[in-house]
Amino acid sequence: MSISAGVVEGFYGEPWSHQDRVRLLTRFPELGFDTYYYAPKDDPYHRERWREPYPASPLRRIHELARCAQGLGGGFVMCLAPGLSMDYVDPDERSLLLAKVHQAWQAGVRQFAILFDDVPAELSDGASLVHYGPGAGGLGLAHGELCAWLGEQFRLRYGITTPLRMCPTDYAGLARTPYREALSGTLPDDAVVMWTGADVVVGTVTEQDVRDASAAFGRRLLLWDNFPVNDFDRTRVFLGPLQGRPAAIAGLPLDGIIANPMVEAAPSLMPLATVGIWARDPSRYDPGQALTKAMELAGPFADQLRPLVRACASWPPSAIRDPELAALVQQVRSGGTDPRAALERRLRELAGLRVRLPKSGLDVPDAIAAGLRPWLRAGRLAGRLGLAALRATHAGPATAREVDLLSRALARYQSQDKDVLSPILIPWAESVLPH
Ligand code: GDL
Repeated sequence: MSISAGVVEGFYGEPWSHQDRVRLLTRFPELGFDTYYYAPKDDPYHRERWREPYPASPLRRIHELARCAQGLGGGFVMCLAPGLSMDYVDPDERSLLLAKVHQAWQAGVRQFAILFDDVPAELSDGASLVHYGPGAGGLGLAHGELCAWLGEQFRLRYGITTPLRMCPTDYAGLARTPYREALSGTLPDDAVVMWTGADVVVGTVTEQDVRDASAAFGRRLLLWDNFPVNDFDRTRVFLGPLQGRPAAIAGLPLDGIIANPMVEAAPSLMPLATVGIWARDPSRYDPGQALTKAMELAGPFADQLRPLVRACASWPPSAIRDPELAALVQQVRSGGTDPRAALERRLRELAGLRVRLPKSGLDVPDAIAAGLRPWLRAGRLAGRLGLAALRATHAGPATAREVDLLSRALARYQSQDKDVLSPILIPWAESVLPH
């Protein structure tokens, strides 16, 4: 049994370029996605300046994206995000929101969603506060009612009858809350609620999580999966496969998954591909196999990138990095000699990371490798750092020359700002260096 899969460009930071988006959309069928959600937090017209119409050139690009998605049999969903500043009951504010919808409709957009994530947790002064009341309950009522009104407008003006998709302010967690209780009082019964799991970024989503959260909202859910997003830590890339998602989706109140990618567009394609593979048949999903398949996107660079992918594959962000390498380091640090050869091999692979790119290549493999350039360098320096630490780790204190080489390798690694295995290699190096 399969489930609908999409991508939500919903991160903070530099939005993807038009070319990045087209590159993704044109591969939707091959990647197993059906819907793209336009929601870049740092597109000013999406959130901050939601009242203002799009200027001509971004509007033209939105038109092209909608046409491209529709041409491939997929959907382009324009997400509205007025929650930072809207006075929900003010008729002028509602007219402005409708004008924004109409502009997108005229540009060919046929699907909409409304997002209230990361906005103030209660209503501030204004008519809405008087109308709905204070606290999270007032906010929930306001959001549900706006959705009900908007859904009605979509039906009357454009004949859109599909259930409205919305992201609540209280989008993570499993429990009933005052916001959710209030929201479910006013939100249309058939609305679909976006939800990120037991937390904002999660290692696992269980079947019970889905049932509990759906009960808390009283609605069906769309899993907004904050994988492989890296906006909260721009020193890292997450290149591994999706893991820890439910295997048995039959009968779950879940309408689909939408993955929020990394700021680095092309490198995101590999982990995103694993989301598509999961969605095609969650019961047969194997993360290792999915990653092997996903790496085919890197074409001729796949072999060269593999050591970096391995070093940056763990998920969630708090998980131990590269558990196999971490264990080898641990054994060597506690005096083991057996694992030295295996560890040296792994570190040499990293130290040897090098990808030669054609001068002007914009196809997917080139774009993936180019997007990873800073991490390739970090990986190379991490490998050299590890090798220097390995040489200096033996019975008795390190020699002056070993100390010198290790401190230089550490300084070089730390002179760049990306993180490839830092929590494993830096403490190791520091423990070997004299204090
Ligand atoms: C969030 C934001 C999202 C951001 C992500 C990771 C949702 C619904 N909203 O809370 O925009 O990219 O965390 O930082 O997840």
